[in-house]
Amino acid sequence: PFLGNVVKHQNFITGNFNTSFIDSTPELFLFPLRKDRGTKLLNYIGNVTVNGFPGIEKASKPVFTVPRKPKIDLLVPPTPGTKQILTERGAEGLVKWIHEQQDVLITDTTFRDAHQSLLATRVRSNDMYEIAEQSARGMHDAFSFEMWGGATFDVAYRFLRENPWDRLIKMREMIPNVLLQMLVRGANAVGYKNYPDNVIREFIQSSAESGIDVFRIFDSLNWIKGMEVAIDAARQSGKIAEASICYTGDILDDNRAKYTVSYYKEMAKELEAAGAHILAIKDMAGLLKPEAAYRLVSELKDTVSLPIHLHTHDTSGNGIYLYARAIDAGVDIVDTALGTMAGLTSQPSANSLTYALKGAKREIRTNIKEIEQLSNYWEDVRKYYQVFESGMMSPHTEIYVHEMPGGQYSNLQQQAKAVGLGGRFEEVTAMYSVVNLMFGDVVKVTPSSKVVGDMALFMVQNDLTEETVLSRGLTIDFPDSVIEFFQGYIGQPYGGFPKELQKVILKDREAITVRPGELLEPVNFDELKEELFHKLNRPVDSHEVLAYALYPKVFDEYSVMEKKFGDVSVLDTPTFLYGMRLGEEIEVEIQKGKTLIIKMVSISQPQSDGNRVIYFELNGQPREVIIQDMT
Ligand code: 3PY
Ligand code: ZN
Repeated sequence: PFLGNVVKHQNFITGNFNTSFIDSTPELFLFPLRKDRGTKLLNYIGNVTVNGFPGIEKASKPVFTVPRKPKIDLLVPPTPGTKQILTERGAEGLVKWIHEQQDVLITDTTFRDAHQSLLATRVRSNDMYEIAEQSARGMHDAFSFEMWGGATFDVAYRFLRENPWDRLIKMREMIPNVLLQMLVRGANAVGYKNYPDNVIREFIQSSAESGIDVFRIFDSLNWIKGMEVAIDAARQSGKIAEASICYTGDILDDNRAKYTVSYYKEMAKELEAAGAHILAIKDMAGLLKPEAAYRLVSELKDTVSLPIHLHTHDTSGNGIYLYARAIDAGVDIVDTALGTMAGLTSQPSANSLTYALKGAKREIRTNIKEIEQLSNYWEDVRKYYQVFESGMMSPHTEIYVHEMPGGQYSNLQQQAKAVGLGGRFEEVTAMYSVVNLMFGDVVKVTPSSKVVGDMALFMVQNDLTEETVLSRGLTIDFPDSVIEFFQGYIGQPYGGFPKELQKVILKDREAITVRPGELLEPVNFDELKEELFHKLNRPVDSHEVLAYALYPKVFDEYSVMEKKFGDVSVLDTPTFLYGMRLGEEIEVEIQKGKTLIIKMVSISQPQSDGNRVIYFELNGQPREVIIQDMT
């Protein structure tokens, strides 16, 4: 936004103005408010110290060790990598280059799926910035860093109170040599519902301009129509469209006849025809067994001429073995996480896989010494987030039965607790597979997985069975997400909806069979910008308008917090989650070269109105803030 002098405005300089100038450029008359960033941060710290962090039990601040960092000279520029190949040779050139590689390439998911699956997506940008430049050097030979999309967008605004666009832009600056990759839920973008086509296009274009190179695009029902707009938008932006097959069922099990090798081969051909540069096999729950991986990759290699990029979750404990078999079959790229952020519901470990394939015909392209050091950093940082760990302690082979995606398990556990079913979680997971079959054996990944989870919870909570749903369903109000699913609002499942159940759930509501994006009115971004400008009473940028279009309520709440506390992403994570100890001193770099030194001196007892006074020193000067004690 233009925040300068009127006489410097482009319209003024070119003489292109009239009396409507004042109306059309309100931002010129809104002078930046004097911001006292220090006071706002003290308010935040005071508030968390007294009242705790929302959603986690209040606790005194643990003492953490300073995370170990690799000894890498940051003055030496990072070795050029895949980013330079894309820039110099374009998308087709990059694809050709992938085909020419003998080694196996990796995508490191530590910055996205690993913490989405292990730590409820809570890893903050600050902890990423601390290791980004070292990662660019230590993993210069990676195919990509998956570092955006999926749940990170929503969670950044909703729980971390930070701007996900800033994360992308800064990580791009710090990682200039390796491709940055994101996960896009097709027509659901980074949300849980279908958006109008122009929102999808604008979002992808904007993400590309802000630093994303590889768009992994999937549809939660494997419905190609739900992916076409996103694939086209990624291609239009000059970046890589990586289209995904979501793997479900078991191709080795003759009793699961719906999702066969031929089904996946057909889908791969359609994705190639739709313009994919790379084909991803997205095994979001970790259901792909090693021999199935060998067979699937071999047959897909014979079917399409695209490089194949395999994604799995290590929940069953079979991840390394399945990658080894996929590598035998010629897979080009696999998704791994750094060792200390790997395993269980996360991706298999890059470190383990590197060792496992030493001396094999195709080795993993990594520098083991450097990834071990990068892993050490994450081992220390992971401790900050201990409260968000799922509690899963060992591999779970039940995944092959309930088929729940890596990121859903702990989430559904929380949802179950919230409705008083914490003690009946096993019934919920068993019901999850019953619901899957009732729905016709559907692909389960965000958001279709959420619909199955919502129905499973609802049935356990109301003591319903498949039979009673059908016999008494016309008198039952089902959850909104389930109704919308059966209306076709997140797309069409392969094989269609089970008709009898659909009738019971929808009653007299209509269902659609076309793409929801064809029916949704395009969003008018100018109007939305105007609305947001009036709401926030300050200039807004296009990233904020997009965030508002995707998540209006979440963005509203974020804006209120941002106004009150300023940019809290600059705080270190222990302080962000726990506040400060009496007598503790911290340093906060609020912008490059501008550091605040904050010391917490004392906290008063609550006064008659429930307020406490907290005395700080800010750069040596005494400061006090008043915090309402809500505990
Ligand atoms: C997401 O959509 O966030 C996923 O990670 C799906 O697997
Ligand atoms: Zn995943």
